[in-house]
Amino acid sequence: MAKRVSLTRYLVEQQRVDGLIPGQLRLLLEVVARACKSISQAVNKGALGGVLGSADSENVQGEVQKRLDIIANEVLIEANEWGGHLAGMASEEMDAIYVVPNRYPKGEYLLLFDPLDGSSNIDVNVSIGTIFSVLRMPEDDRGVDEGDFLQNGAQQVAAGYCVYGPQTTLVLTVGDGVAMFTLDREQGSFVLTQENVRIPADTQEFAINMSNMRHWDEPVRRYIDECLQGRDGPRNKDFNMRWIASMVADVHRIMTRGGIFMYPWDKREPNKPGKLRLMYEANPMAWLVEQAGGAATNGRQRILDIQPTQLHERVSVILGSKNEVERVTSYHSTL
Ligand code: P6P
Repeated sequence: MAKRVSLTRYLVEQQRVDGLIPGQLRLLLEVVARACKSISQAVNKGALGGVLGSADSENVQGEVQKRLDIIANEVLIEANEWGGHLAGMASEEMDAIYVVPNRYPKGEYLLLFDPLDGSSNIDVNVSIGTIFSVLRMPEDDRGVDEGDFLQNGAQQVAAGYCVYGPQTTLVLTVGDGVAMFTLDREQGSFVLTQENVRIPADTQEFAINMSNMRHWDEPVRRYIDECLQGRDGPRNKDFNMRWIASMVADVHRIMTRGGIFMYPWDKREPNKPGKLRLMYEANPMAWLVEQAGGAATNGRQRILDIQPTQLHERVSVILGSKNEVERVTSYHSTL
C-alpha cells in the first residue's frame, strides 16, 4: 500500500526539503485546512444541523445570505485571527476588511476567501466549496488597510479551494504545481491523493450558463455557437456541456479532467465587468489553473495581471484547458 502523506507532512516537506514555504505560511495553511474540515462537518449535517435555509441578512453583494454562508465565514475568522500568521482578512461575506484585533499578534500574511461558494446549491444538496487566497502584507510599519489587499493575482503566495461534495477535497498550490488532499473522516486528516495535477490542453467540454446566451458579447457567442455545431462545424468535434452553478465544483471537474469554464461579461449590467469576484474567486482559481498547465483570462487579459482597484470588484472569467482559453481570447482580439 502506497505510503499515506498527510497535508501536514506535505507542507513540512515543502518547507524543509524545497524551502518553498516559510513556517508561518505552512502554519497558516494548516489552520485554513482545519477550518475547512469544520465547515465540511457543518455542511454534511444539512437539515439535521439546522444550518440550511437563508439568514435574515444580505451580504455586500446584495445577495441573501444563507445560514451556512455566515457559519463558514465565522469559522474562518475565528480559526485564523489568533494564530499570529495574519495581519488581516477579507471575505465575500464582509463589506470591510477584518483587521486582526490588537489582543492577538499580527503576522505578515493577508487571507482572502469566499467562505462558501455556490450557496444557491446548499439547500438542494449539490457540491459547494470554500475558496481562499494568501497575499503577503506589504512591507511597511503602518497599519492594515484595504489598499494592502489590492495586489494583482500574480502576488499570491498560496491559493486553494475545498470542495464539499461526495468527498471533501482540498486543492492547493504554493507555486510549485497543484496537489489534492482528500479528507479521511475516520482519521480527521487530509491525505495526499494527487500531486502535479495537469489540465489537458484540449477539451470537448464547456461550462457556461446557457440561459444568458442572448446577453453575451459576440466573441463568446461565436465560441459557444461553434461548440454547438460540433463535428458539422469548424471545430470538427462534438462538445459536451456542464453547468453546476458552483464555481468550485465546475473548476474541480476541470482540474480533474479538463474543460473550459466561462462566466463572461454580459449586457444585462454593462457597467459590471462580470459576476465573479476577482480577489477571492477568480485570482485563486486562475493561479491554480495556471499551476496545472491551464490558462485564465477575462477575455482580453491574463486574470493574474489585472490590477484591482476595489476589494469586491468583479471580473469576467474564462479559464481551463489552455488551447480553448487561448481560442476564446483570440476571438476577443479579432474585434
Ligand atoms: P448563475 C455561485 O453563486 C457563483 O458565484 C459561482 O459559484 C457560480 O459559478 C456562479 O455564481 C453561478 O451563477 O448565474 O449560473 O447562478
